[in-house]
Amino acid sequence: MPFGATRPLGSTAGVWQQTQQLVDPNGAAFDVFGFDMALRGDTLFVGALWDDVGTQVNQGSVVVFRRQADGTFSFLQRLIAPDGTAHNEFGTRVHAVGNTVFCGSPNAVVDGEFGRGAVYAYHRTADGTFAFAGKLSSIDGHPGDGMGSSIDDEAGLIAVGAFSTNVGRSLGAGAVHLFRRNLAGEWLDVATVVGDAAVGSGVSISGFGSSVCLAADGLVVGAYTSEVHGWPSAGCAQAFSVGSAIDLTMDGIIDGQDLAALIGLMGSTEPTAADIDFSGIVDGADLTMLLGAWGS
Ligand SMILES: [Ca+2]
Ligand SMILES: [Ca+2]
Ligand SMILES: [Ca+2]
Repeated sequence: MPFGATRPLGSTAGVWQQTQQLVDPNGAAFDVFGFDMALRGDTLFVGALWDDVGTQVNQGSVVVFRRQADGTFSFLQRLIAPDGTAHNEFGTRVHAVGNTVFCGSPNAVVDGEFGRGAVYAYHRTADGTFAFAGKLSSIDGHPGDGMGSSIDDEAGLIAVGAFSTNVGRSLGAGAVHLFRRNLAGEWLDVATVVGDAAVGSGVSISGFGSSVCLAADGLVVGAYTSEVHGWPSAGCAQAFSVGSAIDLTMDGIIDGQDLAALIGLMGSTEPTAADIDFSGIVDGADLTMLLGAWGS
């Protein structure tokens, strides 16, 4: 069906009916609950980036709702960064995949530096609630990078925008960091991608990483404040090829060593690279993804 087309929805013939209105059960003025959200299976995650946490103004939180048997959502829990501070704006971006949710916090503190930004991962535990599972932060970041401005994933790889990063003498040009886990479960910042405006293209990159889309072999990055032919903030998007996170041993090829590593962790619920689809367990689905990339 083409974009813009409509079709009847059963007996309601195209009429969408509201079934529920969700608010933050502990909401307050200027929480901006709903700025971003993610829905995965029966679980809804809603960012409230200016939520005050205790006395920490605008630290931000993500409210989790679980869909009940009758189809309605009910409050499950609130996700808060374990090391959060005022004005972190946790929940600016919310991205869910498998049984994991990633929460962007563009003003998070990293190595004592406010505003480098980070992404906090939480995974679903046996009782159905979500528990903190790691903080993704850049290895070469600076205050004000704003990492966490966008998030996407593909086959074990996580792309995170840092849209205020200074690149050389270009203030606020922006960057995208690519993260993956190793077999020990550690999050690694494996690559930094920056905008590359061709000479003579008339483009001056700015805000690169304001949005990001990741596919199996490619990355597309929005740079919404880029100047184009002298037009301020006309904006642009740039496409790149990317490597694979299915190479579990990180030696440049997907071969028998990767297969052996995955089989050795089969059934494991530890968060490692072998859980390629972030489902929370290493199983046949991960094996299928590995074999699908065999030899690459
Ligand atoms: Ca607030
Ligand atoms: Ca390998
Ligand atoms: Ca899995």
